[in-house]
Order: sequence, then structure tokens, then C-alpha cells
Amino acid sequence: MSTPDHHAPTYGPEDALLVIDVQNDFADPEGGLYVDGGEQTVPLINAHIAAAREAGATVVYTQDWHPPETPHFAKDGGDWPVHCVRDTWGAQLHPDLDVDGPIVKKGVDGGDGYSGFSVRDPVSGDESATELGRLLDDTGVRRAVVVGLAGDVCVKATALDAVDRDLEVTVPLATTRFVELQDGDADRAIEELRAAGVQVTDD
Ligand code: VGL
Ligand code: ZN
Repeated sequence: MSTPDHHAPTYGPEDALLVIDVQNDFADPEGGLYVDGGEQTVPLINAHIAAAREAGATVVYTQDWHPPETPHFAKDGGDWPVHCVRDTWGAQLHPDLDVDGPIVKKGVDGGDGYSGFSVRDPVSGDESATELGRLLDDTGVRRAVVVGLAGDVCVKATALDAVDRDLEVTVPLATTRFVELQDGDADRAIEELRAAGVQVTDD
């Protein structure tokens, strides 16, 4: 595999790299909610992880982790095909991903868990925090680089929450892919991110 057009950006000790949901169900063509081209992000994300580690940045992973039945799934009244059911192959992080940092699970109690920072009950709409915010608070992070899958769902939601936490936020487009449940979701997501002050870059 060659990646001549891309190089990981410079990281510093006050940066966090948030690696969102690089799991088989999203990143493997056989996955339950395969995001077209998802597997192509893995080597680029690994380059970010290496650069972040080298610089003493914080690296945190998230994992979508659903019970077998949840109103998140279309079969139970929600939006999505079955994916990332806890303890299944589809929920595992992609085997080529370099895992070197804490993993935050989300959606655990059947909530939507789009953002790495929070879980939302799809029925009541109630939100509760994951441990991601606490992890970042503990390390004095000022900037977040959000990579992974999918760009119009969990990457977007995590990046917007990071802005709300007063972090400077970057989403490098080469490190994500979009589900496009509705046509145009990718473009709308990029617009929404930019409007919120996120730096959406090509690398
Ligand atoms: C995601 C749809 C449903 C994601 C999670 O990780 O982007 N998308 N659950
Ligand atoms: Zn999900």
C-alpha cells in the first residue's frame, strides 16, 4: 500500500487524536454498515497515530458497542442496519489499526452514541457523558483531531461536541469516509463542521 499524497500533520503535547469507530462493521466490505472506502482510511489513520504518539499527544479510540436489540437499529424502529453488536467480529476494531491508547465504548446501554463524548437515549432523548471528556480534561488538551468513521455521523457529532468543549478542532478528510444515509449528507456534514469552526482539511 502506498500513500504518497498524504502525510500526517504535526502534533504537539496539547493535542488529542480521537480515532472514531474504526471497526469491522464500518471499515470492512463485509461489515454490517460498511462505509464505502472505509478500509482505505486505516493506513492514513495509523500515520496520524504514529505522529501523535511521537509528539506526546493524547490518543483515544472509540468503539460503537450496541446491545443486540436497540431502537438505534432499523429492525427495532431506528435508522441503521444491525452493526457493532457488542462482543461480535463487527464490533472489533479493524485488525490493521494500531491500537495504543484508551478505548471509550459508546451506545452501550442501547443509546445512539453518535458522539464519542455522549450517549443519547433514542427514545427519551436524554444525554449522558462517556469517559472521553474526563480523559481529555485530565490531560489539558487544547486541540482535537477527529478521524475515522463515519464522517457524516460519529466523526461529525464528536467534532461538534469537541467545539462545544472549546477545543480547536480539525477533521482531515482523507482519514474519514461518509455513510450518506441520505444523498448529500457528506456535503452537508462538511458545511456544518465548517460553520461550527472546525478546520476541515484535505490531509
Ligand atoms: C455510526 C451510524 C450508526 C458511526 C454509528 O460510527 O458513524 N454510524 N452508528
Ligand atoms: Zn451505531
